[in-house]
Amino acid sequence: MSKIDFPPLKNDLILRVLKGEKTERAPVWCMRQAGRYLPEFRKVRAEQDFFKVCRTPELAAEVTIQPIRRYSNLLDASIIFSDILVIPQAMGMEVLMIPGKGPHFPDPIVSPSDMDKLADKSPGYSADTELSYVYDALTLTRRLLDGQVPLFGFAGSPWTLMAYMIEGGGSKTLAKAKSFLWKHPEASHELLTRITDVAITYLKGQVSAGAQMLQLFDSWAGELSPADYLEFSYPYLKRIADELVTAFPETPILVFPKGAHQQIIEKYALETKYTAISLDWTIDPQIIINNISDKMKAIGKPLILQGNLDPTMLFADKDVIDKRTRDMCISFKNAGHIANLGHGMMPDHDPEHLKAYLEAVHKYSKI
Ligand code: 1CP
Repeated sequence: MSKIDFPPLKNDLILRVLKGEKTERAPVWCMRQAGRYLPEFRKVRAEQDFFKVCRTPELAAEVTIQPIRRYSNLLDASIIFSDILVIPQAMGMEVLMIPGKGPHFPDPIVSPSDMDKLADKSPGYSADTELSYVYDALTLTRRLLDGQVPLFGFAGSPWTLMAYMIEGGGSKTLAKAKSFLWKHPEASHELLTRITDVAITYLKGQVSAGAQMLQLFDSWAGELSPADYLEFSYPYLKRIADELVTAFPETPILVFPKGAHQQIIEKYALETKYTAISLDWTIDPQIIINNISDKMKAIGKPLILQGNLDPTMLFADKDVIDKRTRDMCISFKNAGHIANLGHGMMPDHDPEHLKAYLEAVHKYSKI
């Protein structure tokens, strides 16, 4: 936990679920809840570059709090406004956010020798110094939130970040990143280890700065076969949880392995220190719950799952959203449940439809 003095917390619902407690209803928040679907966010972005917002604590705090303001009493958590790509930046890579296109690396990693250009092995390198602007944003946001809801810090998984560093941006197939794994397995493990080292320092720094929970985004988990996932992603994410829980045993840590096979999700629950697993919409929670509840009881760890409404469901009419949210709440029966979407909000979502989803969670998740 952070040693800084912060205002007392008024809504600890999500933290109680993460401790394995039964609660009056499921807490709810949404990945990418700060973003372009909100007119107030577009207004800030019209005047400021994406990474300028990330690097200016007042602006990052403002956009983090925007959804909390709009959906007051409906959201149970906030997530600091930043991006997973701040780690590659902190390792010395240039990353631009191209409007309408997304992230772009002008000088991606093409061959193992390009790893020599990364900054993390240079004398005097400090990930904490490179990323101190995120720590400042967290501390300011936590103060300005005034205890309304707890605040998430986050990072990308080593595998997902490596994929961006090699692809140079978004990709449909990850052909370059995966070819690198097959051609250069040793260099791949070295790169994954180096990203993991920076991520661990960064996540610890976020907790010290005021983050009350952490989430690891493994957005490209589903691009690897189960066997390759167990070689190139899982061990690094497992080590991150081991080290964070050792340093901060009170701080819950969640993992979102998007598209991961059922056996991987179960392994995270049974064999790692992750407090909760976030599911995308392709997973039926009841299958996981039926399969591992007893095993979880035997090891004395509560089964806590997050998710998982298909984000495109928010394009449906409000009565359909209501019904599908009810079905979703029921599908998490017999596990600890944090309601969320199965992936992030999209720029063309209607804020009123998100409201319908949040209200439906409040209505249907009462135990
Ligand atoms: O101009 C803009 O405003 C760009 C849109 C945007 C936003 C709002 C990007 C570009 N990043 C973000 C913020 C962001 N990104 C948050 C902030 C807080 C919140 O959730 O409210 C978080 C947690 C992320 C994490 C992130 N960035 C992920 C992991 C989650 C996921 O969606 O899978 C990934 C993969 C990224 C990379 C990224 N950043 C932005 C875009 C468009 C992308 C995806 C590009 C692609 O691969 O297609």
